[in-house]
Amino acid sequence: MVKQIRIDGMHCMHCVGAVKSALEELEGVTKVDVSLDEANAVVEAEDISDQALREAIEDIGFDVVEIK
Ligand SMILES: [Cu+2]
Repeated sequence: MVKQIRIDGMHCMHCVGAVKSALEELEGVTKVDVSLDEANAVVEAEDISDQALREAIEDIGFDVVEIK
């Protein structure tokens, strides 16, 4: 599955890197692309809940606007 996550609060490449690592650490995730310009992350995963994605991002201090 592919999830698109809109994220609030990313300001620079450090933020992007932090979000990317946090998402990559989740079980089942196979690919993560994070865009600063688009304020989103695209996650490919075998099977993952929106809740797990949301928590991983919020735990490191960013806000999830939408997951679809
Ligand atoms: Cu930053």
